Amino acid sequence: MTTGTLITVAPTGAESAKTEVPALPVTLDELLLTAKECEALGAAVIHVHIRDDEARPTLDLGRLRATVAALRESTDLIVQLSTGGAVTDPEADRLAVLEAAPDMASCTMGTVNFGDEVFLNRWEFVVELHTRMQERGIVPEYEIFDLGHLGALQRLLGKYGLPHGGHVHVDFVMGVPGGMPGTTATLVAAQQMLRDLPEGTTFSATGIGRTSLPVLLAALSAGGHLRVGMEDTVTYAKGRPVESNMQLVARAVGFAQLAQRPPLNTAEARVLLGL
Ligand code: KMH
Ligand code: ZN
Repeated sequence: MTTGTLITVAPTGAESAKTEVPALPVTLDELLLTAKECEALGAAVIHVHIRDDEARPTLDLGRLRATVAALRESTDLIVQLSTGGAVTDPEADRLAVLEAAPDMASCTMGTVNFGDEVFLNRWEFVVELHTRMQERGIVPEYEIFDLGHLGALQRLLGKYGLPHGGHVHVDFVMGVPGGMPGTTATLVAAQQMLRDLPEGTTFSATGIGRTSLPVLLAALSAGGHLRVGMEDTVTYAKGRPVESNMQLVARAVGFAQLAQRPPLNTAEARVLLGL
């Protein structure tokens, strides 16, 4: 059964520089304002990367804790912390993100070339993330950068059991140079592979850069959910920089409504995700 659309906003990421993308929210105040406005537009989940005082990506635990608390106080959004961080972040720091006790956290299902870099996710590390989240009652979002990552997820769940809450939700991150392409054909292939995962597994999708719109449209028509935000694209249309995360969320909401799959509110999203 096709339901409404879960909309996740990923407002910041670890890759863009504030100097090059001034609209990127990097301070706590900027993040909170973005979060409130995106929630009002229809987002239900926020995927969070934070920055330090120089706007550099950081996994500082004190800041992460303060960010989770502030988001909970100002919004009803489901707070999902990134354990992916930046490609340079050590595994120990990425695991320690869970100490900030978010509602959800990302769990990338394997290593992938990431432009000119490598986003390293060793099997033992993935297992550690998954089992620590089970122990702490944190719901994972499994990040799928390539089709083989779905095979890894099948193996993970088979060996170590279902995530906290019992529901499996994956996010197809498409169009990363080195990962799966951001095309309809690839999205359909990825969706078909979900048949090997527990019944009821849901997916969202996001397309990096210029694959953002094709992936959004393919995901909506396939019954999937949406992730949008300046982590993934900073260009709204050819020659037009994104003005704000709200612009991207508003566009996603518009398409979801056109598809007669309106945005899920935060309470509905919690039910869907098993929170
Ligand atoms: N910044 C990328 C290296 C995640 O947040 O879990 C990893 C990433 C995935 O964005
Ligand atoms: Zn991320």
